[in-house]
Amino acid sequence: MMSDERILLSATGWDPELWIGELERHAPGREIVLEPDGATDPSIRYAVVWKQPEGLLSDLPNLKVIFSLGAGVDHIFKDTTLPDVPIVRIVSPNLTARMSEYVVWQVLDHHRFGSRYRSLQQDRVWDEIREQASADEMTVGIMGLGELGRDSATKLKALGFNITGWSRRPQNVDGVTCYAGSDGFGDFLGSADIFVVLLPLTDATRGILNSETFRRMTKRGPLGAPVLINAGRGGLQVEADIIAALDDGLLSAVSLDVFETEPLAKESPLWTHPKVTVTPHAAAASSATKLAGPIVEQMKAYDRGEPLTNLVDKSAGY
Ligand code: NDP
Ligand code: OXD
Repeated sequence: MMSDERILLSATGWDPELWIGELERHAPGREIVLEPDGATDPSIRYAVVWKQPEGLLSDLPNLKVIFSLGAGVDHIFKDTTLPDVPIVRIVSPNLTARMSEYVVWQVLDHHRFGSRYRSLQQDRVWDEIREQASADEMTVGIMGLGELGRDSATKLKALGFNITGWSRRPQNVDGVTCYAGSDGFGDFLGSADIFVVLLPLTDATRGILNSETFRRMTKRGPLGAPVLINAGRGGLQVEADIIAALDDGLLSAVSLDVFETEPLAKESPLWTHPKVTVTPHAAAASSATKLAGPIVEQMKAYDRGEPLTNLVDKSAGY
């Protein structure tokens, strides 16, 4: 390993000192350079980024690989001046497990009328809902059967839920009724009571959670109207359409972890809507202590001539 090699870090919205400390701990011979420093530094071969400023990576003469600090990479592709080098994203059992916790938490909260009981408690009202469907009477439809979607499917299946899923290409997931592509979208939307969205934000998925989609979702089921849970990206959803769908009864409730604009504006009606649960992009944050190590291991493996893993398909955008 060359001791004068540097790693460029851009960690917008994170505590950069935490990431610097963890990267240094795992890569003791390499200096970590925090942007805006280092933008033309020939000793930088690797960049670790979250929402890097436009142009940050374009003038690094020896940049070999870009590492996303998260599982999603839409934040990287916003930069129109990206150099043509491989992009590696986070795939980690730690992150996956925490996302599945969020998904199971939200699915169970809707399934078990959590919001209604919290509101009854506020008013000191003892009012049991007698008709509680069991999990095997419910179907959860997972939009995005990737690393995260498949794990959520397995864990929800273990609780007894019926599971359907939708992906770009046909997939085969044990115990899941799978649909794919635009041909399978209509049948998928008709298949479930609770929709969990774990899609990446790409040109093909932007705005997919809109009025037309909500109209095509099934209206049957124990909850009366479908529930939407989006932990993918805010750009997938049209927030005005979500509010209209809640008010018109097309959706019965939503849980949103991601938003068109983050942080969510104080004046957004989503904060106070009685059928909306808001979390601040907190479903599965990238943990520096858990993820810096695997990122540096990939750098070391690449230096040894081994292939990169968890590569992004640039033509698909995820
Ligand atoms: P993957 O790349 O492993 O999976 C993506 C899935 O989406 C795949 O099944 C893929 O289909 C499907 N997909 C992509 N494009 C389309 C399309 N046009 N139509 C139908 N299906 C499509 O990603 P992950 O599971 O690791 O992560 C998913 C997303 O979750 C991330 O991109 C990120 O935005 C978000 N995320 C959010 C977090 C949070 O805290 N809220 C934390 C981490 C991630 P196919 O199987 O055919 O490739
Ligand atoms: C991610 C995220 O993409 O935290 O990892 O949103």
